[in-house]
Amino acid sequence: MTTRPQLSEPETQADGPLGRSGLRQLHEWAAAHRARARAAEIVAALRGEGGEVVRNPHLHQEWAQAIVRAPRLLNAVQDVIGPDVAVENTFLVVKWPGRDFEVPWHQDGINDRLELDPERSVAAWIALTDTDTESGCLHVVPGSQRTGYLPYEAEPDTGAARGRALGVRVGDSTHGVAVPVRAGSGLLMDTRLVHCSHSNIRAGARVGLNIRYVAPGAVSMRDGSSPSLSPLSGTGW
Ligand SMILES: O=C(O)CCC(=O)C(=O)O
Repeated sequence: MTTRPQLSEPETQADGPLGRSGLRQLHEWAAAHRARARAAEIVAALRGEGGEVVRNPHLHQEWAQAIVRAPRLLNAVQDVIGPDVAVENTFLVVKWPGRDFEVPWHQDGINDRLELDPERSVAAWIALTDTDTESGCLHVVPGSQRTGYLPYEAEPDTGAARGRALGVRVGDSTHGVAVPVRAGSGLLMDTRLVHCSHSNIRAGARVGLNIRYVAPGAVSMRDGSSPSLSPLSGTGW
């Protein structure tokens, strides 16, 4: 069971670049049949090992490089954070049918390594398969970005590489809103928006790609180092 968030913290921060909800639908960054075909290839490649997570596929896989640059996606991102855009991180999640894989409540813009300026960054969640409540679509808490970044739990070094335990400690009474997304579409989220996903109980694999896009100066590394970024547009790098 995933803990339900109770955002008792006062809303002290501005709406942010995506407005009051902290969320924007992104329609058809690719045709649905193309996204499903790509998902089928990814699933075929990962099926043998049963892999659930691929970290930073944009660094070494052509399909991910193409997705992060997809014109409709990039235009939507530029509309939010301006013309100079780089990728800070990508994270592919495959939810195999019937396998327990809950991604706990978390915010994308903060972790042990870094903190993202929510005015200069945006998270995209990209559906490569159709996702609904049964297949493990995202659940979000609209407006939760206004509480700012919350205390979070460090990701344990289990070796399982599932990217779990990104969880904020948010209590247990408020239910998030399920956001079904068709293959080839997606969501843009404020990097402070609280979200999670449940296990997939449908017959087919659910495939989604999380992308953190940043504008110049958005990333503060905890150790003071320079962030490792993949610039896509603009000259501010
Ligand atoms: O794909 C999922 O189910 C959740 C991914 C996610 O929330 C993330 O990578 O931040």
